[in-house]
Amino acid sequence: MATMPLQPRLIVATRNPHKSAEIQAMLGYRFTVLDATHFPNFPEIEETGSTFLENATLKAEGISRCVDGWVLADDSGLEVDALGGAPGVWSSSFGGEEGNHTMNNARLIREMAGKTERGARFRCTMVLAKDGTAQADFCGSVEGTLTDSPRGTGGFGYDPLFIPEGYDQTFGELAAAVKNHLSHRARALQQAVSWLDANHPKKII
Ligand code: ITT
Repeated sequence: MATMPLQPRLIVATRNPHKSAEIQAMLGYRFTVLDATHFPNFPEIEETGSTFLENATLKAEGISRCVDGWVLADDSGLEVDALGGAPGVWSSSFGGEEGNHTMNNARLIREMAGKTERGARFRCTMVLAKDGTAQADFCGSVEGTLTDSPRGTGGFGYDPLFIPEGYDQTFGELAAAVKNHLSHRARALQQAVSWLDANHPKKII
């Protein structure tokens, strides 16, 4: 009887289960994704950087000091034109409480009330690290506009308020497969996987 080859594992330095679920869905059978929730001993990494790259590097290097193999970190957020690029790297605590998406969305709706300039983009920076050292970084972004009230229950975070360019539904309304095809995270991840394939074929485990 034929046996399935063992999938290489990719450790993703995130405690946000939505991010790791999206990354696993995008990678399909290529890799088994293990996020920080699988490793209770992983340290909490303080995100003290002021850019996506600095924070992704802190997370990737910090976790890769504690585990064998490649570690991928994702730092991401929403940049709003009418707010001068805010919340940006502070997206996850914009509403006053780290990781509280309801409060984040409520503050965004408040700050955007009455504004006609609605342009925004999601950005994602990914860093691949091994043995405590960052080896490569990749950026992805997706342009769009903001609605004035939430629409849809899909995705996470600001997704119910964000309509990607070329569509008339929010990421909260569109199928997950659509988001995973064109998102900031998808665009960064495609580059990260190509880099691993080109530079470290068959040495991922
Ligand atoms: P980790 O640091 O553990 O990875 P986190 O959620 O705190 O988890 P970030 O510091 O990168 O991650 O902050 C990302 C925030 O940006 C996230 O909490 C959302 O508010 C927002 N965000 C990022 N990607 C998003 C997406 O695909 N859809 C909606 N909101 C997103």
